[in-house]
Amino acid sequence: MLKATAKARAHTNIALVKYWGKENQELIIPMNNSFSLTLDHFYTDTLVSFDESLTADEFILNGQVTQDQKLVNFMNLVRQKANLASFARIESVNHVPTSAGLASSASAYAALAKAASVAAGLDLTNRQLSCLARRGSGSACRSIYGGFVEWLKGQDDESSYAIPFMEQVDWDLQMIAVVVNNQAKKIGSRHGMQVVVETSPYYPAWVETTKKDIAAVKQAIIAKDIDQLGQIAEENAMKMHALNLSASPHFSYFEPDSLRVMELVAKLRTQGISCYYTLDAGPNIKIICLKEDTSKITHALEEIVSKDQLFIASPGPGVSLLDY
Ligand code: 2P0
Repeated sequence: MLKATAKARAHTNIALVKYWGKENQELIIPMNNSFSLTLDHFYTDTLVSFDESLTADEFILNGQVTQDQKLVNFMNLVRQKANLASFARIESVNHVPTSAGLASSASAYAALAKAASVAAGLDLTNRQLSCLARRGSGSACRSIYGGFVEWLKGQDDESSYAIPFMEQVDWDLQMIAVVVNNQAKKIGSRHGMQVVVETSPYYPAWVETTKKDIAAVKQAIIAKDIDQLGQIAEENAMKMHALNLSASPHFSYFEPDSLRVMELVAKLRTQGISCYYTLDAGPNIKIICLKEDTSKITHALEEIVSKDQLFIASPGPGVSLLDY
């Protein structure tokens, strides 16, 4: 009886130049390259066991039995690649604090891609693994690698994958996640980005400027220039959110506290502290800064939010196999 098991860990990543729109929705081929930083502290551990005695896949997420069609579709893809018929038991634990308001689909599908492919007997290269993770959730393809990572958009299933830009980050950068609302987002990113692609008159300008932004971010990293890095990341995030405001129907992820935190970050900059914000498909703010400034910034933030709404992370590693 086949019983092949593997366990893997993958960390979340935050995009400094965002992925916001698909060229191919089924294969999850994006419209533009994107660029991210993988974080420590926030990760997903996933154990996959193929078992011929099962009559369907079983998913246990954070100790709860769960039904999820996206996960079933993903496991079907793994079975097809491995020429395997048996179902699997998948036990996944998110070490992304549930109250942190950080996306967990990137770490979830990166960990699942690694654990499921190894358990199925597939011996994938990191590039193939990145392609596989992408099919679960686009941003997951970047979590295969640690540190700074670029997702090359490509044009088909084999050519759209992430590559490491700098896996070992020898720079004391930190990211402060400020949770202003930990409820599920009103407009899921999959739907939101598609509305934008189809209706925003500014979309071609977005695609064009991401190329320039990625080149500038790379230069800033090599020069260890926090102000250039932060400014590009902040402006790129604002361009993404401007697309949402220009879509039909228009929408926004900003909440009053998001704007308050953004204003505070801008004020801290006038006081000589290098800090910059980015927002994803939700109201929570991630602040990029140097470690030496983190405590000054969190202290100032406590005027608006409480300590338990703040989560601090540093650059983190890529996907890895764990003992089980
Ligand atoms: C990113 N986001 O680059 C962007 C910025 C959110 C805002 O990738 O449809 O969950 O599964 O490919 O990866 C979130 O979208 O979307 C995301 P799918 P995903 O991080």
